[in-house]
Amino acid sequence: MAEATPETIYLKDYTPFGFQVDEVHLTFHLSPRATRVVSRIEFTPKPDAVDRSFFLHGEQLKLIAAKIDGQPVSPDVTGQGLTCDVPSTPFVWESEVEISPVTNTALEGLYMSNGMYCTQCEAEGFRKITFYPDRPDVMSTFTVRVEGDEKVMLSNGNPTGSGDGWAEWHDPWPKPAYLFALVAGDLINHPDRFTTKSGKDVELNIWVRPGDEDKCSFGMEALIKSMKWDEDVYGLEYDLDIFNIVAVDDFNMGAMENKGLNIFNSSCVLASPETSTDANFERIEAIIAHEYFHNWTGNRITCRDWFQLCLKEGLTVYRDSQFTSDMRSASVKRISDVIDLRGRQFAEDNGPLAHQVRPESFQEINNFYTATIYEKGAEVIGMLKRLVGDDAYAKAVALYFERHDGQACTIEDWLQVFEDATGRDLGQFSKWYSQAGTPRIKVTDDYADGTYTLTLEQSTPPTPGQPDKDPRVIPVAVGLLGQNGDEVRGTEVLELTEAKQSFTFEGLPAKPIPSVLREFSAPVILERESTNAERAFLLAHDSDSFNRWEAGNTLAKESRVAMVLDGAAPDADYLDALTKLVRDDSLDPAFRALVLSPPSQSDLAQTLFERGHTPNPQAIYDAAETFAQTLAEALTDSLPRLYADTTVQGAYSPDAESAGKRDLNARILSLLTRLDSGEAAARQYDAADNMTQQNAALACLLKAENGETQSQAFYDQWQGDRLVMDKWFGLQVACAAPEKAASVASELTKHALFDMKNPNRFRAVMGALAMNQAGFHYAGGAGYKLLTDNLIILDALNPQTTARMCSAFQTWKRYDSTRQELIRSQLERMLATANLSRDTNEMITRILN
Ligand code: 0A1
Ligand code: ZN
Repeated sequence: MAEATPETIYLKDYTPFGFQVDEVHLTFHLSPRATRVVSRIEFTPKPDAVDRSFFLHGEQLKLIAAKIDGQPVSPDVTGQGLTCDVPSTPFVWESEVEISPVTNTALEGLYMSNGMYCTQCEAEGFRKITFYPDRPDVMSTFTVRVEGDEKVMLSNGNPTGSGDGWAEWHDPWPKPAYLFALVAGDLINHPDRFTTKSGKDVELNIWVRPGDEDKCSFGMEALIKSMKWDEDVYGLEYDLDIFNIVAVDDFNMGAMENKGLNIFNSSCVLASPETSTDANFERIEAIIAHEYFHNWTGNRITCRDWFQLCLKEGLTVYRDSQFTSDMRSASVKRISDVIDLRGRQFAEDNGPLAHQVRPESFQEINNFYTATIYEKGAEVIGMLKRLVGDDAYAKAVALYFERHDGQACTIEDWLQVFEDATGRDLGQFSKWYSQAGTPRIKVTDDYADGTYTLTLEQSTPPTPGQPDKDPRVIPVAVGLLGQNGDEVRGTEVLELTEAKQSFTFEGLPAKPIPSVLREFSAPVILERESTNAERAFLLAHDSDSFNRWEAGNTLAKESRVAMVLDGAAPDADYLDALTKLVRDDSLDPAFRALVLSPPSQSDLAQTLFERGHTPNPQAIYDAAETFAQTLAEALTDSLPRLYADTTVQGAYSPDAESAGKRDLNARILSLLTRLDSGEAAARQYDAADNMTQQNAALACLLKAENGETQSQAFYDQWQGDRLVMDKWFGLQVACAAPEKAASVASELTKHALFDMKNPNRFRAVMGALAMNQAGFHYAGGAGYKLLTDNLIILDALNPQTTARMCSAFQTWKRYDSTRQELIRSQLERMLATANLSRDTNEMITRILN
C-alpha cells in the first residue's frame, strides 16, 4: 500500500507564488553518482503577495549548503522541499545539492541514458535537480554553467562560452523550470541552418550517439519544414541563435519541448529507410513539428498551473495536425486522427479514467498527459475554429500572442481573446473544458412538402464526479445528397446549442440523404438509425471523404456486430462494396488502405457494450478472422494482380503518396497470405530493401505462424539496433494468436535483450500484449497476471511509465463477471504492493472506482 493517503491538489486552491524570481544561475559539476548542483537565485518579494511563505520544492536532494545574501542558513527540509525565513526585501538564495543521475531509473530530473546525462523536467522534475519554486507560473531567465569531462555539454538558450571541461549557456527568454534542460555526453551532431523570415540566421543541430548520425537527415528536414510552416501559417518566428535536438534511448514519453534544446525519445527522431517504417517517418515528422511549435504555444506563452495543460497541449496538437494535413493528405490525416481519438480518447472518456479537458483536481500530474488533454483538447480547438471561422480564428490567435507573450496563462485567457476578437459569448462553449464525457447526438429526420428537417438531440452520460451534464455548443457539419448521389446542399455547420433542436432545409424536391458530422466536426458519438443500403450509398457517393470512410467503417462494424451476436455471415453487400473499392484505381491508395483496415477490436467491444451486450473478445477476434478470410476468398482471382500493381518499385521514399501505396500493398499482402500461406510474404521479406516492406512481410508471416525463419533472420540482422529490436519484440506479441499471446510475451521478458529500464522495450512487449485484445483478455487471465507482475516490478524503477500502462485495464467493466473478477484481483494485488508509487496508486484507485 502507498505510504500515506496522497494529497489531492485542486484548481480552486490556486495561489500565486509570493516572490518574483529575477534571475537563475546554475552550475553543474557532473559526476554519475554525485553531481553537484550549485544555484544562485535572485528573489524579490511581491508587494501584493497573498501568501508570503518561502517554500522551495526539492525531492531526493542532498542539501550540502544554503545561504541567503551570502550568509549560511539552515532551512527546514522535508521530503517535498524546504522552508526558510527570508528578508522582506530582494535577496539572493544560494544552495548546493548533490544528486545521483546514474541511479535515477525514474527518468525524471537529471538521469543517465547509455552513459549520457540528460534531463526531463516536465511536469515536476526540476525539483529533483535543485531547490526551486517548481511551478509553471514562476518564470525566469537562466544562466547555466556545466562542468565535466563530457565532449558535448548543452543547455537552453544560446551558448555564451566554452573551454576545456566547461560550457556556459544563457537563455534570455523567461521560462518556467519545467522547460529547463541539460545534456552532456559523447554526441555527434547533424548540423544545418535556417534563416528566419526577418533574416535571423539560426544554427540547427540534431545530436545523437556515434553510429546514429546517418539517421538524422529526415528529422532535420522535418524541423526546417516546421520552422517555415509556423512562419507562413501562424507568422511565428524562431527566437534564439541555435536550436538543438538530442536523441536519447531511455525516455518516458515521445519528446520534450525544452527551450532551444528539445530532447527526443530516439524512436521519435531517428529515421532511415532500412530501419524505419512509413508510419515511423510520419510520426517523426509530426513530433518534430509538435515540439518545435511548442516554442510559441507552451514556451513563450506557458500554463499558469498544470490544470491548464491543454492550453499548450491541445493547441500544439491542433497545430501539428494542421501541419501534417498541409504536408501530406488532409483527408487521410483526419481519418487517422479520428481512428486514434476513438481508440484512445473515447475509451478514456467512457470509463473510470474520464476527466475534463481541464481537470479540477489531481494527485499526480504525470497521470494527466492523456488523450483527453492532448487529442480532445485539440478537437475543442478545431470546433472553436469551425464555429468562429478561419479569419476570426487567425485574428484571435494573433491577439493571444500579442496579449500574452511572456505570460503563464489559463483557458479563460485563451477563450477571452476569441470573445474579444469575435464579440461572441463563449460561456456555453467553455463547457467543453469543464464537462467530461463524450456527448451522444441522436439524429432523426423528416421530409414533407419540400422541407427536410433534421432533429438533433444531445446528451452526455455521467462520468466520475459529474452525474449531470448541460448541453454544449456542438458544431455539426451537414451536407445533403440527392438520390442520384449528387450533392443537393453543400456542407453547412449547424450549431447545436439546446438539448434538442431541429434544423430545416427548404426547397428540396425529394427526401435527401444526409451526410452528418462531416469531417468529424465534433468529438461526439452519432446515434442514427440507418440502413446498410444507405451506408453503401454514402460510401460510394459522399463528397466528404471522412464521411465516405465513415460509411464504410460503420458497415464494417455492423457486419461484425451481426456476426458476433447472431452468428451471421459477413454482410454480402459490404463485401461486394469492398471488393469493388479495393480495385478502384481512381481512388487514393491511402484512402483505399483505410477503408480496408478493419475497425479495432476494442472499438467493437465498446460498441457492443454500449448497446447493452457483454463483449466477448474471442468472438470479436473470430469474427474479424472470418471476415478477412471471406474477403480474401472473394478476391482470390484479383489478389496476386492487385498485390503486384500496388507494389512500389524503385528507391524508397517516405513521401505520403508512396507510403499510401505501401500501406495498401501491405493490406493486400495480409489478405494474400491467407490464401498462399505466406509465399508472397516470404518473397517480399527476402527482397525488401526497406523496413516498411520487411516489417509488413514479417507481420504477415508471424500471423500465419509461418515466420520462424524470417524472425530469426530479422533478429540476426538487427540485434544491434535498439529501435528495430523494439519492433521485433512487439511484432511477436502483436501477431500472436489469442491463446499464445501471454506466453509469447512472457518468454520475451526472459530474453537477454529485454530491459525493464528501457521504456521503449518494456512498452514493445507489454504494450503489444495490452493491444492484442483477444490475447490480453484470453480466458484464464494469464495476460492480466503477466502485465501485473511486470508493472509491479517496473513501479519500483519507473512509476511514470508504470502508471501510464495501467490504463490497459481501464475498460475492464465492459467484460463478463469472470474477467472482471480476474482483473479486479490483479488490480487489488497491485494496490496492496508495498511502497507503490503515488502515480500508480492514483491510477489503480481511479480504475477500481
Ligand atoms: N510536453 C511534451 C510531452 C511530455 C510530457 C511529460 C513528460 O514527462 C512527464 C515528458 C514529455 C510534449 O507534449 O511533447
Ligand atoms: Zn506537447
